[in-house]
Amino acid sequence: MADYRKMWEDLGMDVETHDVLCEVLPQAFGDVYLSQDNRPEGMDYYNMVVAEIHGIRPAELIAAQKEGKKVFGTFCVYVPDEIVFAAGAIATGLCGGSQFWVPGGEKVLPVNTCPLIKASVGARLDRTCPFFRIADMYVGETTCDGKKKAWEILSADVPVHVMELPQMKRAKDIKAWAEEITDFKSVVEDFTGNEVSAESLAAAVKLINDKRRALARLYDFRKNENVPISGRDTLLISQIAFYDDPGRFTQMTNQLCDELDQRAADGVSVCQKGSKRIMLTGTPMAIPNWKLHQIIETSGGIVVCEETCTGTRYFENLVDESRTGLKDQIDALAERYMHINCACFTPNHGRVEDILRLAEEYRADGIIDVNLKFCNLYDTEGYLVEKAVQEAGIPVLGIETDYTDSDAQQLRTRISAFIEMLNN
Ligand code: BJ8
Repeated sequence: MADYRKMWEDLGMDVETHDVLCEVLPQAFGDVYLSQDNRPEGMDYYNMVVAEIHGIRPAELIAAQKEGKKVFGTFCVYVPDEIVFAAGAIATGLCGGSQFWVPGGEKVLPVNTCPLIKASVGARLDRTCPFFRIADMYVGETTCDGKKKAWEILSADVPVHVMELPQMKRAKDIKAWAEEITDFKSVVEDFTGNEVSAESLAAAVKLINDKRRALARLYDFRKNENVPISGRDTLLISQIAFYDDPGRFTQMTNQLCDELDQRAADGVSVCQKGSKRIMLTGTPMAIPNWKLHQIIETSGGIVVCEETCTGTRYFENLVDESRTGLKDQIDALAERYMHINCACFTPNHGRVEDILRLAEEYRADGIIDVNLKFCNLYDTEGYLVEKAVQEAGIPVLGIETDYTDSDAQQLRTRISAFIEMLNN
């Protein structure tokens, strides 16, 4: 990585502790990613993004701030980035995916809080991630109890706006979400000093829809019998989608898809014949959480789909671009976002329907239902999910894990046995 020490110091980071993270990440990335055979050349861009993960994009965000732009940090796929970009600001994902940040979170949160929340709080309070330092305002949401309390703790250190997400999907809930988006628009306008107009919102909707279209195009290749890109690589691209410049991300992903078109035509496959097609469902995998994909893809499987917020929940369903006028445009945003099926909703039949549909579309041989330790929502919903999947005749394995490597061997044993069972 180029030398960004001065930038990190100026951000008030604990540079010495951060150095430890910078030392381990390249090794982990090399083991999981660079060890793969036959990767598409288009992955070079994403390799570079990871190699410079705390350098290039943070430097771009700081340069934008110097021009007067504000940066909003988000933690959930319900938060509409469109509003932020329409106000001439930048949205960036902030979810923590590394064990490195967890002990910092445990200083202020109960140990039995999910690692995603602990890592996110630790990254901010320990001052070891530039993105968490750069964001001018955090945007939280009322999805799960742990997050709700985390916003209160973080708000002592950084401005936080919390969006109240309804947890049912009746007409009045969709209306309430539209009102919440309208309030968010006012908050963003006040904070940036820029007005969101129908024109700027239309442009932002197109910008983010284009990103969704590129991700959908990428995922489609995984439906092929010969899978031209690994699950690991697709996961990495999805993770980068949360914080890269959206226009550039779309362009680079479409460029990669052009290469994959050729690979598909040539029947190129990144896995051995007979590899079992695994679909994942459950909690999100924030960067650099690559653990499960790595284990599956080195145990005779290939991950063909993720029904997660770092997978299909992030990009499926577009915002209707034909709506005009701010009121109708915001209604269109509310309708699109309320199509996401998070376990915080009750009932959440849509998620089960999505899983069964996706398993068919991606021709999954088996499903792994993954839960981040201490996520009560997905753990509890796992009962209904696994029951429905079993009734549909699809083999399913439920697992719970965290960001440590302490269970890696045990997971490998269980996942290998599951894949072996699919062979019989
Ligand atoms: S829409 S999954 S991104 S809330 S894993 S922090 S739920 S205890 S991340 Fe999520 Fe939005 Fe839902 Fe998606 Fe809480 Fe569970 Fe932790 Fe979670």
